[in-house]
Amino acid sequence: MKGVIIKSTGSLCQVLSKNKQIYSCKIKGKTRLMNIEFTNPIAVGDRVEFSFDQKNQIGLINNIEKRKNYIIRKSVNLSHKSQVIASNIDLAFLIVTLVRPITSLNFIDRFLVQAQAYGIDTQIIFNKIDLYDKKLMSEKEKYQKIYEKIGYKTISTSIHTQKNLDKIKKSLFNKVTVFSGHSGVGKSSLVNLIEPGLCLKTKDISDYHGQGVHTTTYAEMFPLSFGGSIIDTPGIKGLGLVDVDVDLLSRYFPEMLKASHNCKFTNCIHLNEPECNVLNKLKNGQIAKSRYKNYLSMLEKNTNYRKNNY
Ligand SMILES: Nc1nc2c(ncn2[C@@H]2O[C@H](COP(=O)(O)OP(=O)(O)O)[C@@H](O)[C@H]2O)c(=O)[nH]1
Ligand SMILES: [Mg+2]
Ligand SMILES: [Zn+2]
Repeated sequence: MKGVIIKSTGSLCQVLSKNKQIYSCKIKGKTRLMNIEFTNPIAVGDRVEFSFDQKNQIGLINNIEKRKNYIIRKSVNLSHKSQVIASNIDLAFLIVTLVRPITSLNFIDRFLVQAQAYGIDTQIIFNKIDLYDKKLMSEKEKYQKIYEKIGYKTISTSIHTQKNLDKIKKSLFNKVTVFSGHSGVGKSSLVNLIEPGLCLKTKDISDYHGQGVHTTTYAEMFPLSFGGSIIDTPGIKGLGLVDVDVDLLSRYFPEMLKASHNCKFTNCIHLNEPECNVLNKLKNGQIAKSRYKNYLSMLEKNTNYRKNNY
């Protein structure tokens, strides 16, 4: 039979079959070896072939289809192996809020770089707009303009007014979408609104105090009744880590990539090179200051990282 992994807790996983049944499965030894470079052989989103033992009510994964893409988490232990968090992702929903909690533009830009490097399309969802006063509303509109201009779709919403819920559903239709963003921005609340049958646990903001950064939680996939599915990755703020070369970083800023074709030097990293088109566009306001500032901060961090580690 064929199916998709909707939950994986190490040795046991749950597979949703084509006929919408859920099967508990184990992973065959041989299949384990196939993904030896990762700590986990199988991840949420993997498409698999499996057989089911009716008598013992347990399935066996026989084969994993090649992954279209995947997001990883670096292991903290000495093995230096990474853990695949989820695979075969069509879209990332980055849920952000300008209040309770504040999502910084730096966080947004770092996330977008990761998604770009993974080759995952991203939409930015501004949630909790019921809490925004005039000033925050105009700030939000300013941010929307910045990101829409680059080509990112943005949607404003609130679980209370349910504004643009139709737009959100339209975006999710027939896609595998990973929900990301800081704790407390309303990911679970939004999922519950989109698919009321799921009843995901939501938390009061006050509950988040004292929550460790390293809470181990597993990604989980939730099929949508109207077509598509959502992947929730609790405890993972971004999309996991990708190594990006300093020389390549600006390529993951779509507006800089576009502008760079008219830089004098093909290896221009847009710092202080002569006839740099990125710097020209920054000067005349066509590239947002905040984006360039965050580019510099990533560049610097990356350089330090390299200095310290190599
Ligand atoms: N005012 C307001 N509160 C919201 C909204 N969405 C979520 N919340 C609240 O924010 C808190 C955290 O939500 P939750 O869904 O658990 O966030 P998650 O950590 O991203 O899954 C809960 O108390 C929700 O009721 C919204 O649109 N407006
Ligand atoms: Mg949640
Ligand atoms: Zn340049």
